[in-house]
Amino acid sequence: MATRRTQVGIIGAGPAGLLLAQLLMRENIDTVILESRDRTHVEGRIRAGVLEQGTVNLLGEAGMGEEVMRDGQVHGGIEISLDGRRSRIDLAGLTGTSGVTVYGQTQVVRTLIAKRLGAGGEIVFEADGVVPIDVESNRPRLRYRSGGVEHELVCDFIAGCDGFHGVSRSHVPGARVYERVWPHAWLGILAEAPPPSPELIYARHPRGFALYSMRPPGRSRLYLQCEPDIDPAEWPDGRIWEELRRRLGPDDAGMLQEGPVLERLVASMRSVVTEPMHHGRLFLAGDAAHIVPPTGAKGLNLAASDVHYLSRAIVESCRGGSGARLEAYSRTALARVWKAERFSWWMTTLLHRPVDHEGFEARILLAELEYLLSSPVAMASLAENYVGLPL
Ligand code: FAS
Ligand code: PHB
Repeated sequence: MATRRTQVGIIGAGPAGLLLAQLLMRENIDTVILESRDRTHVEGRIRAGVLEQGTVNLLGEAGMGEEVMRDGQVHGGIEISLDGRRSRIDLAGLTGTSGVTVYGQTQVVRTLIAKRLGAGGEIVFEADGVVPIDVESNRPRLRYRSGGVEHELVCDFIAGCDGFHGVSRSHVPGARVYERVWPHAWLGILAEAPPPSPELIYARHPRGFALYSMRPPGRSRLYLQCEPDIDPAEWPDGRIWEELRRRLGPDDAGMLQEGPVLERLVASMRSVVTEPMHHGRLFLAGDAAHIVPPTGAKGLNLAASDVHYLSRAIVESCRGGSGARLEAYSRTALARVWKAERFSWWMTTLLHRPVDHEGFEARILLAELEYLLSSPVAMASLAENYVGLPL
């Protein structure tokens, strides 16, 4: 067994693990990332696309501010289409911020990997069978196999950044898991075609929800609400484009330009929160601890806010501080997580076609949406949650 030491062992090279490693490395804290997949797979995932200002600031602290400034698109508003009638939510004007930045998660991951490796940081790709050991001691360890050799990494702290299907959450004994599985899914495509509008359109339509987003420069990221168990083979490109047109409504359907479909995915929707987010010297961050339906564009941003709190807590502790921030990490992170869970639940409930789409609740949701689009106060509440609550 090959044994060595580091200060912080990080499980997972997704946005949470990479961002944490980068922030700690800039504070001269030694880290090792153990990632189960290969680099090509990790860099090939197409996921989130909207960054809160707090996330942009953190990426700046992590040394990739120039890339986000250069390639990101600042959006001062979003549009909500109610049965084909579009209304703009003036995110910037209602919150006094610049709004949000459209910048793909794929670019975040690729850039952070390149910066880490370029600065001599270590990522062990294809690390098999990673398992945290003795997390209740002050020398927690990570065991894993790499290149057919058993390894042991002795750490001061372990960060579980291994996503919803990772190993970390199961090492928080007695954790309470709050969960809601939604009766919807999203069929998403990435298309070589300009988006129908320069800003995102969230469409509520009797046929179902649709989202018209983008990936600079000049590509569309488009989603349709669908049944959780759809067979993608029954959704050829032509059918997807036709449905996207219909959910924009007759006045706006002509705005949609078709193009080659480069990527498709079906994303199930669930809301999950694990409490607490730590045990001993194991700390969970990102999807390892919580999941949101993507409607509110919070998943990646919550990973970033966890890392904001965890990185500062680890730095304080490594500098001989009291450890108070580490003690408070779970409570501090969860306070923000639950507010984002609520917002994601509200946006999803409001905009998706409910199972009982002709009952009392369906009419209430329609009334709420009509109220939202007629009330500057209600729009301001949506805006401050969408751009991101304070860290
Ligand atoms: P991640 O899941 O990104 O990263 C975890 C990493 O850990 C992965 O690289 C994984 O390979 C690795 N890992 C897992 N188990 C391991 C083990 N045992 N040992 C070592 N490594 C292990 N969010 C949005 O805001 N907007 C969106 O549109 C959106 N779309 C999404 C679409 C899909 C299909 C999915 C699954 C998620 C989507 N999300 C979206 C949420 C997503 O962006 C997450 O919030 C974000 O990836 C969270 O980052 P991490 O916490 O780093 O987890
Ligand atoms: C995306 O561009 O992928 C995206 C944007 C906003 C969302 C979800 C996904 O709410």
